[in-house]
Amino acid sequence: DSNPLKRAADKISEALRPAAGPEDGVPGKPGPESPQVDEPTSPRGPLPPKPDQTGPEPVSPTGQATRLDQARVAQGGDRLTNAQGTRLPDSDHSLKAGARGPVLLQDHHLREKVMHFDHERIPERVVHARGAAAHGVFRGYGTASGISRAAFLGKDVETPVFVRFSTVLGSRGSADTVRDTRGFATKFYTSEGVFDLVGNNMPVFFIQDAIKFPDVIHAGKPHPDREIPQAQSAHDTFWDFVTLHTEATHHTLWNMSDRGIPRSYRMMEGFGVHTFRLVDAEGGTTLVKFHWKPRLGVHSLVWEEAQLLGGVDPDFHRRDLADAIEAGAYPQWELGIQTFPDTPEQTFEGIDLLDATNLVPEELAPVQPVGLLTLNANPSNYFAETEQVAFHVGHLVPGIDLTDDPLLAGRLFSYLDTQISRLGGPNFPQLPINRPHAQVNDMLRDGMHQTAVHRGVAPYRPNSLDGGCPFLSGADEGGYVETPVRVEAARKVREAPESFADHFSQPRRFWLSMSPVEREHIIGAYTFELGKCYEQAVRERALRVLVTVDAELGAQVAAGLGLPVPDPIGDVPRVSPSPALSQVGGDWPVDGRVVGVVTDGTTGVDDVRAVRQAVLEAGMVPLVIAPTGGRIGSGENALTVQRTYVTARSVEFDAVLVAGTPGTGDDAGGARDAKAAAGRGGTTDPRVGLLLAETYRHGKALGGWAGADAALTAAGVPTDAPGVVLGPDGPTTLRDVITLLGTHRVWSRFEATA
Ligand code: HDE
Repeated sequence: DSNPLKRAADKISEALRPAAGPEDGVPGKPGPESPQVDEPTSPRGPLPPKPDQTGPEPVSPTGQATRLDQARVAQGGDRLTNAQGTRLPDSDHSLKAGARGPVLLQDHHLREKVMHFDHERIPERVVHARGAAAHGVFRGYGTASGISRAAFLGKDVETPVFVRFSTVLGSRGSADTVRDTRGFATKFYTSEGVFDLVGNNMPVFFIQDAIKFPDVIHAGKPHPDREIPQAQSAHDTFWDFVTLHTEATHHTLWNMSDRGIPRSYRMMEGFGVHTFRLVDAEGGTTLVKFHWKPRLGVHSLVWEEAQLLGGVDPDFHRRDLADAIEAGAYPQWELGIQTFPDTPEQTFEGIDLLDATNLVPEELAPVQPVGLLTLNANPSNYFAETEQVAFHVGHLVPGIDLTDDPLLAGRLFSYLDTQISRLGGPNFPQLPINRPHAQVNDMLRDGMHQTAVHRGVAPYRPNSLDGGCPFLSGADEGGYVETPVRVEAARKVREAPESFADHFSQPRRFWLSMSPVEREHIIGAYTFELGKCYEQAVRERALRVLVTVDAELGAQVAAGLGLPVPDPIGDVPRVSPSPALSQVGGDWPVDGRVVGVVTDGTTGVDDVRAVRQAVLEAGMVPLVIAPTGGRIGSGENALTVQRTYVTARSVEFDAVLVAGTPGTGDDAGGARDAKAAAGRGGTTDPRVGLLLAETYRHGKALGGWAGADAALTAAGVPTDAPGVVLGPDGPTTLRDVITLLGTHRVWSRFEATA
């Protein structure tokens, strides 16, 4: 390897590799053979790398170690030191005048340790504070090379990426599964500099002009007096704003649809939202909208699952992403573009391309795949990577240019500004996660947290003192040259164009494109959210908006709220549906789906083992649920229990298999509750009953064998219902359950129970 930094990094990792790790047990902790309970006082060999650091590293196209690798070895050795590298004999006791005496002011270690702790937090993002991220690789198909000169879109060009997913409204510690838009921000470390595609999982936005962004966010955030509710749009100020600004109707409808509660970050679409301009090698331009299409399809939770998860596992999406990557089920998306001729009007089939409340139906402009994104490594430090990553819509590379969308213009200011208060100064591009992999040679100097040691005396140009360096590059040498778009002479005005005035055709198209069950969910979501508002005027105004979108939608929500149906705001627009907007239908890969296997812990262990193996072979995650923890079965064939009746909850499974008659035997953990259940007329452990009933209610696949029908029946699950499979044994039953999982939910059952 010719790269000296990579060689140095390799040497250090080699030196850090343990001679021999403990066979069975926690890495770095004494193995079971060691009786020692005291803290080790001398090193037993360096800690082995954590599992998430041993996965495949994203590698730049030239094969060089990433900047992040170099930063990861900045701290090393096995001795505790202070920040200056001086070794320390004790980190648990302050320096005192006698063991019971006063702490001495001269304790410089205490002072440094506590000072640093006091400053560990930085301001959270003003929006999108709650997030999870992963490293990966983007491989261009070359299909866009005819319309964009961007090198990373070239055929088989591999570019390291870092992707951060997020919710919008909640604070850093809020729950993952709230009803909200999700951020989908991608940093491409291309050979021509960093390109950030800072998108969302919905193709439209609440407002058309960035000047309203502080307003819509103030309305969505918790009320300023009591700071509640957290991470929710179900409150008066949000609905007050979005009904007074009817341009928000379309995005609000997306939020109230199943898109607002994704099953997983791995199962969301992503959208650039704005119209961008691609530029080819000759300077020719094409308008485009960016789409990310998940290989696993677009899937959602149902509202009750989302609510339960908020308490049972507030980290559900974060955990799901990290677990899938660690298990090797690397999530993938295809990047696609819709293309439109770059005409002076910037409209397509009558749709204004500069209005970010509009989407262009895929039936009118198909999404053409241009590359593949694979996420293949988890961050090794949340703060250094996920928290400190700084995206900016102005991070562009040659071949990708902007349009005059007024929402985009405001973002170009906002993203730089916000990094300064969040990351403490203008040098945030030097943080390891933000550093370009392309060579940087700027004339930016000094400032807070400057880590570069610049050489030369002439950070200006032209100069005659540094040999004229740095030199400029035209388009033919990779320079970023703005498209010379003609700007018509006009008067300065604070106005929106006439074409921004239609706020209802697009929401109506979305509504008409939904399947019956998706419409039911939307009606349920509005009824819930408006039911949480206190102000009658807000609810009534929201109903007027809804009847304008669709009479049935308005009527159903009005009925749920117990309010009269108002008149629409104007004529209900005539539009045709776009079937591509519905998420119901299709057959999708089941990678990383979670299958719970409930057992009584004593009978049918061989079947449980076989089914567990079959789940793994299908690329899914099996979780064995038994009355108590520990292992079931005996000897070599014993199986580890991952969930007990106490810790299992239906919401973490995509399907549940019932091995035999769980909870009805005289097992240790279940017996007491089974008796209690028997006292109430049932025979199944109530916790198993709840698990099965919820799984059924949420439209998920259920399978069972060897007498499982008794447990299902006791849980109120009709064994002849759609999506309930009773088979002769585990593996056979699983085959049918996998088929059901391919469609995500058992929709027919769901409609019946909705
Ligand atoms: Fe953002 N947005 N935004 N936004 N946005 C931020 O930047 C802003 C908008 C999006 O994972 C902030 O670094 C304005 C649309 C994502 O780090 C801030 C406007 C879309 C993320 C900001 C918008 C987005 C942000 C806060 C109206 C989809 C998270 C922290 C013009 C296309 C990125 C930060 C991450 C973050 C401003 C509208 C997506 C304040 C002014 C439209 C995914 O700069």
